[in-house]
Amino acid sequence: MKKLLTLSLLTLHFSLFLSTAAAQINPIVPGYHPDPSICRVDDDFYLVNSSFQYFPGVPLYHSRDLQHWEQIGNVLTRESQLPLKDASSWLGIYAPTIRYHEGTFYMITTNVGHGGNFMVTANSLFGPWSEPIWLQQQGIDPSLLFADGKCYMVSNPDNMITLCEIDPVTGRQLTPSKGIWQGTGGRYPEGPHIYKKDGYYYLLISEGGTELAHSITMARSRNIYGPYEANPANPILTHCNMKGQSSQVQGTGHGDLVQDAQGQWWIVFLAYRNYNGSYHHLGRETFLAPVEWPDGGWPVVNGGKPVEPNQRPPFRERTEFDRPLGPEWVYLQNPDSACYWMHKGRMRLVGSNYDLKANNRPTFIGRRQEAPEFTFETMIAFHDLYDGDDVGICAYQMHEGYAQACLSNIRGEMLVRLCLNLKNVNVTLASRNIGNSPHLWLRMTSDSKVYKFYYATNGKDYQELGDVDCSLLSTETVGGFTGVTLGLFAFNGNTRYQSGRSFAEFDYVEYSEGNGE
Ligand code: 6LW
Repeated sequence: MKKLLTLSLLTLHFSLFLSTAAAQINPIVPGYHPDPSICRVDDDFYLVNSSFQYFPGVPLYHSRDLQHWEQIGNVLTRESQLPLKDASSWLGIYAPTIRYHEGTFYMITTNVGHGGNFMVTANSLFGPWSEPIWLQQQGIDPSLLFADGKCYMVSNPDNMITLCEIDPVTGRQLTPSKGIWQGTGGRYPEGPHIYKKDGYYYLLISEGGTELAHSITMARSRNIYGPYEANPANPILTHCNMKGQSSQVQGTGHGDLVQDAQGQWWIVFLAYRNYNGSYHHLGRETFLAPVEWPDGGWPVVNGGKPVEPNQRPPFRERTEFDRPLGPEWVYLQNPDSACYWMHKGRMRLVGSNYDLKANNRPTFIGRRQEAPEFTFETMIAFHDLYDGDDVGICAYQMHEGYAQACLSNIRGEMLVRLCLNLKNVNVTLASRNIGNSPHLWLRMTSDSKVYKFYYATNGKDYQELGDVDCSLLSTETVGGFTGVTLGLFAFNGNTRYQSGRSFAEFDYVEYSEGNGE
């Protein structure tokens, strides 16, 4: 992958930011990056997110200033760590927690549908990460606290934040599970983390569900097993109030606290940005806010003010398929390696017998849409397609909601088509015959309101194929826990043939954010 312009993302001055205790870019990790968890080791911060049905899983980011983040990998990179058969946007990997203790990194999470809670460990963030260490205590959103010479685990079985001690090497549960707090009455008490500070154990949780009523509350106790007293000023973060009601940023919740080397506290949390009214299609994103946390007192997030968005600067990156894919590229479920073939600067995608709506490990590689305004472009350099086959690009929210612009062989005619698939509505919005043109350029753009799809047969005279309203691919319309990814796909649609018969070679992908920069 060649980065043409990473702009100021990597070049801004770090020290300035840390001394001003304000978030200058928000979201800090845009696009579908929910349930953030963070830890610091000396001057380095590491952050992980949920990944649901995508493989590899649990994207891992690094920063030195909390503001500019670079993806340095994914934690779960082997099928043995991350079985995803039949996983949808509602299943797979939920909220991970990352912690560092005495030379070892721990990532603990839940694979919903494939075994529940587990952790993996590594001596280096670059891996290798261990095989899963399975855990007995149920519930989602497990977290770890290393304190008092012990390893505590919290999660939320039966809507109760529940604590036990575990052996951090074997995962064996050492004490009975004990319910310690249920929150302040909001639904879905979840996302717990415990911090030890000033002689207290502070328990941070989310309540209200991950939509509009999402909020972060706190309780504390001098004994880790309780009883816990609730913060009288709860919630410490929500936009579900009058102060937050007119913000574009909604659904604030699911956070994790970290202290920088200068002693300033911060919180990373998820929220989404609304577009076109009350719709969001970019998924739940990772935001940052400063926290004042006086000795012996309760933390106050962002001075009690709502958190406002500030999009990162435009940039452009180009993938030439002449080296291993960067960590931003993901597959749907566990990929069939026979369907992906990088050769001489091209990515050959071999059609699977399952289209994107079948949710059965389709041939697909994609990357998150991380800005409302973007351009995504590719060129199909060579193809071998038969009646019923489709290859092309897609804006994919989940298997029940995506749009695709594709080259299709329909009874021997080569067509470029725009198709929209929403639950049980599957429509072709446009169809043009491209004759026997050997090459096809496909492009999609968005201005935050609509996705527009274009094609060209000579690389320059792009013609518009059609558009799709962004709200149709929003979480409100189609559901799921993820956000839109932008991808390449190949489908072998002729049921008389096995997958492996048809293919297309993609020459490059160019992705840029901002107004067509
Ligand atoms: C996650 C839970 C949540 O496990 O949504 O918003 C669930 N918070 O804590 C899936 O992301």
